[in-house]
Amino acid sequence: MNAPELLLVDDDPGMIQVMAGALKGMGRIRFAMDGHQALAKVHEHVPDLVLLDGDLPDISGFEVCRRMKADPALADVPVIFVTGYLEPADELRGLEAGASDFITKPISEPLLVARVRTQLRVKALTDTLRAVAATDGLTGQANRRSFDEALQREWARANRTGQPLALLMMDVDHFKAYNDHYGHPAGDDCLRRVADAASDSLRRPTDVLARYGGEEFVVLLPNTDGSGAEDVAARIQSRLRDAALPHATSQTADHVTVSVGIAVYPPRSAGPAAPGLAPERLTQAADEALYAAKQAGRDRTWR
Ligand code: GH3
Ligand code: MG
Ligand code: MG
Ligand code: MG
Repeated sequence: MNAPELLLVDDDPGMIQVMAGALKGMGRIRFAMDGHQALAKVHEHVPDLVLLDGDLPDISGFEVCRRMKADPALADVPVIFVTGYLEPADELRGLEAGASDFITKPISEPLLVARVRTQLRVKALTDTLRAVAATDGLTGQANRRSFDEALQREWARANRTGQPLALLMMDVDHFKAYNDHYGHPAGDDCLRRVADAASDSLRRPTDVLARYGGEEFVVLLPNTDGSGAEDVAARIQSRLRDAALPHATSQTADHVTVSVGIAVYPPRSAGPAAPGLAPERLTQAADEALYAAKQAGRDRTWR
């Protein structure tokens, strides 16, 4: 695991120095001296913990905390208030703004270290939980749940930007026969190899490969039209041909092959904006194309 990153926010340079000294060795330390600088830094690079002064020269720490918690990309980052506010009402205000903990100045260094350690442990667990919830255990690729999220997100983006969004749906040919012949563990291994072949065929960091179910995978390709998606499908099929994973009981070839269906949003018939269409329609269209690829003889792409 990478060293955690701590952002210290205080308009008093002496205070930053004291905290940085106390927390040395617990992670990489950055600092900000007002509220806007703090918000700029958390957006530029998401930290693992923020130590936040309540009283800042521009916007208050409470406001910084509220804005962070309202942003899904930052909501998991624990915030500890380190402030001169002493009243229970102030502590309540901090907690209501979304803070995880509240320390009053002057600080006790061992107490600061202990509380930081606790929040970093919580953050590491949250990160693990998020990653596990988004990942398919067998192949290590994204799972159905993160694909559904990516589809909603990219669909909205395509509507905003007018850029096409392509979806490729892929299914292993005669995979039941593969399991029957080689056994289920070998089948699992085969699925990992197919996932690797697909993953190695993607060229943009924004492309999303996910295991959709059993022996079915999807690839979501933002800013990609039908011919771009066909290129990706051709690369996957060519890698599988090169890998030549033996499949003695396939009725299509002597190695493992896949069939691929492609759908693009907006569809050719609909013009640039196609309001009224739902993202599920894209999945359905790709599934129909996949079915056509199977009907046409498998080991091929249909669009
Ligand atoms: P087609 O060419 O029409 O796709 O035929 P097929 O045999 O691949 O299709 P079918 O849907 O009948 O079979 C899919 C098989 O995939 C059946 C199921 O046992 C297997 N399968 C699904 N998930 C897993 C898995 O996680 N591991 C293994 N080893 N097999 C799986
Ligand atoms: Mg201050
Ligand atoms: Mg299937
Ligand atoms: Mg199949």
